[in-house]
Amino acid sequence: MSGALWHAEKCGSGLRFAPKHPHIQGRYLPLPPSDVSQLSLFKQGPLVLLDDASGRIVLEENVIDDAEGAEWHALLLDSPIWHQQRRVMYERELDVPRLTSHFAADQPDLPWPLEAALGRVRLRTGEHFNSIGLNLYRDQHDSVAMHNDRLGDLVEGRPIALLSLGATRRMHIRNKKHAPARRMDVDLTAGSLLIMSWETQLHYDHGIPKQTHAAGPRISLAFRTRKSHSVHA
Ligand SMILES: O=C(O)CCC(=O)C(=O)O
Repeated sequence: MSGALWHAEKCGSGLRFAPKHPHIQGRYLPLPPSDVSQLSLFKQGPLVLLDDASGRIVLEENVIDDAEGAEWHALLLDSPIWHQQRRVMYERELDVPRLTSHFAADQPDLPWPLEAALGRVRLRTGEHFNSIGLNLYRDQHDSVAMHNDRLGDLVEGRPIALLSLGATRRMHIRNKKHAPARRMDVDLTAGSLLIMSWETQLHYDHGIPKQTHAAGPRISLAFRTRKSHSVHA
């Protein structure tokens, strides 16, 4: 992709940015006109979705090639690593609507695809990361509610990187009440890496909603730097 990411038009007191990138949908950023040129400078390569005092979010697609990603996805899908967690909601204990798993990066029994993915993400980001959280969205009915990562568990200043394998799912990113009004819907394609700075977790929530149209399984690998990186973190 080349050229500007956004087409800007006036909307009420702000500007509506219609994204030119096919995987980024309808966002509304009430920014002053001076920010327009900044947003239109982005060229080929990583897409900078946010970069200001409230944090930085960057999406890079195709960080692993299709064949390799498909192999990692198939191996992880078939492996006996997945757990069904239960949560109490509305005074009832319910299944969490996805399967999860977790590994410390230095675990001796780290499954091979995770070792390979960790190496790739470390190289790409320059971040060491000591924790890998996994989510398996079995189909369109699985989801994760809007949330921010628990900052108390994370080393301050270290980003979170999400590597996607399998089906494309849409992520919603929304400002919290006090933060500048921003909404982004980002399609996380197989092989894409979304990097959110630590600060974004103070100002934005993110989530993967259920969807009405059919979706195959998607696995996300969440690389984090935790204060304590035990297997159970
Ligand atoms: O599946 C994703 O990409 C998001 C995962 C997520 O939000 C989390 O693990 O906290």
